Amino acid sequence: MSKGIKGAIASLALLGLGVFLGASSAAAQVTVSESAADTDDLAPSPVGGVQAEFNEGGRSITVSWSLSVDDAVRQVPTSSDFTTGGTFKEVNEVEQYNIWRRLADGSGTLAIVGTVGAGVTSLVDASINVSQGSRRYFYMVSVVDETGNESAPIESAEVRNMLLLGDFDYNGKVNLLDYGIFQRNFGQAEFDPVTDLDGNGMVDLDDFFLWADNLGANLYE
Ligand SMILES: [Ca+2]
Ligand SMILES: [Ca+2]
Ligand SMILES: [Ca+2]
Repeated sequence: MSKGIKGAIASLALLGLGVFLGASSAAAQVTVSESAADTDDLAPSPVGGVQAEFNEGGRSITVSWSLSVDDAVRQVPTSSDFTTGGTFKEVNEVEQYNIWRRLADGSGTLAIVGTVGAGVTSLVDASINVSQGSRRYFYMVSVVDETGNESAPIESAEVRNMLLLGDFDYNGKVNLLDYGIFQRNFGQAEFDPVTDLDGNGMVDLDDFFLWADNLGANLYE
């Protein structure tokens, strides 16, 4: 499925390029026809910002965003005959929001985890695979119109969840790989905040003892 999506994105990108090249080279000799002018090939404006955070227990992630500025119902005339007062229909440039997810470590594929309609500003992703190990994700939200034109995706900050104290690489196990990360941060003025296990603003022996207490813990056993 994700392969198909990637293919679709690639095709859309190529289509966009084709339209661009066509416009620059053929603009002089080609007159835009009525039907072409009526075709909606403009993507909606992207969302304003995307947030993502783990929910209690680490089994789902809530993704939220601010609406595209194009997400609004407008009245448009159904005909060009205004003499009778005309009839109108309600349209919204935004048809849906696509919510994408990828693993922060670069493994796996970019995939749509959900789709919601216009006016909706959040989605709970309960499809994360907790046995997968990695606990770090990025989410992206794109905006799609009725014709299928898709906006640029807007990405969240990395979302992390440390289900095990001391599991600094988020792989669900506390082992020597985590110690390596701890060691690089030990006593440093600038350190990865996750390694300051007691949250006192420095990475020192107290943090080491907390870490050592959890050595060998495994989320999946
Ligand atoms: Ca459009
Ligand atoms: Ca680990
Ligand atoms: Ca500390």
